[in-house]
Amino acid sequence: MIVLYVALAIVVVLAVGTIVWRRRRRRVAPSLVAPTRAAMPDLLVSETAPIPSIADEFTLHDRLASSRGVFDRVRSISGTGELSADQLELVEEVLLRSDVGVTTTSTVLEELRAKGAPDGVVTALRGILRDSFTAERSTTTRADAGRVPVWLFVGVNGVGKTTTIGKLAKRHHDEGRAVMLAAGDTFRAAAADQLEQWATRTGSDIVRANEGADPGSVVHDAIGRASARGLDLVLADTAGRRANSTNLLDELSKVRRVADKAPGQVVETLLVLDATTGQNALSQAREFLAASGVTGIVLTKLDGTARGGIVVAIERDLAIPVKFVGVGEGVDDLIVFEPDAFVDSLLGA
Ligand SMILES: Nc1nc2c(ncn2[C@@H]2O[C@H](COP(=O)(O)OP(=O)(O)OP(=O)(O)O)[C@@H](O)[C@H]2O)c(=O)[nH]1
Ligand SMILES: [Mg+2]
Repeated sequence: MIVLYVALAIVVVLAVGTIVWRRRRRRVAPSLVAPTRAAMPDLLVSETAPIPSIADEFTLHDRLASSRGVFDRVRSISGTGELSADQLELVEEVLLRSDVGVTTTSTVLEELRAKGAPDGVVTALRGILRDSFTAERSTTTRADAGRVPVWLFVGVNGVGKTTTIGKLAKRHHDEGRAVMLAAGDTFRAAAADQLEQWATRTGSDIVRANEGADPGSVVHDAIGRASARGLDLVLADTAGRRANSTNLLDELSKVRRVADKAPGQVVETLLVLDATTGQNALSQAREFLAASGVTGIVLTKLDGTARGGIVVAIERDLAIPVKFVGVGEGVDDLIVFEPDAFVDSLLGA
């Protein structure tokens, strides 16, 4: 009997032991199996914003279609000789609508009244507008011996500074220059990302820093590296906003001073203005002109506005040459400003 009990106890102990051992094994087992993972995405980094495609061939006529449309009514005036009061009024209305501005419009009307229109109103107006562009508008990529030429871009936020730098980087690259981009807009991280996309796209070098870094240091660093590598030109981006406009202008002056110290030399300071803002662009310009040695204006977004006459107002009122105009978002949508071609696009047949 005792033997039977002992045998039974042994069986029970063995059975319980087996169950416990199996449970433990089950609990440990999962770590031996490779964890299942989510499938890896094909693209680890996606672009934050699409890069505009290279534009198809375009004509200035097409791109300035809205501004050109405003002048349709002038084109419809027939006859030669002295202008009637109605005709002068119509010309005045059209000039104001295209944002030539009050002062410039009255000067143009005075000239029209005085000269008349021996070959028709369109020809007379075309002549007066063409003659109003007298500034020297060449740009330079030359600096003193041993210095690196720097083009500095300034302007309020959203006007098109970074896009213009991208377009110009492509242009310089195509002309055989090795370009360095300086991401001097450290106000927000996305600004440097945007410039980096343009650097990749245009085969340019870039120096960038973290958000909040000192813009002067970034530009200084970019110039140092450009000099060490023997590059031909630095295009320096700047922020379009700060807590207030005084801070912004102070910061730009600082960046300018740094960029103009050897081995750098600022050879162009380009104020970027958005044509769609019309006369507002003029008041912005006055603030910037007072603070920084602007050598030329880039007028962007002329493709999207009927206010093309602002070009005339800018040159007459500010006496600063418009050097480039933006006529679209694509990398090739920037043209060297040529007054005759511009006026002909507005007023030509
Ligand atoms: N239609 C048109 N759009 C333009 C032109 N130039 C720039 N843009 C657009 O304007 C917007 C603002 O351009 P950005 O280059 O980012 O302007 P930004 O001055 O650098 O702006 P911040 O960095 O905020 O100071 C973008 O959507 C550009 O694609 C142009 O000539 N025509
Ligand atoms: Mg920008």
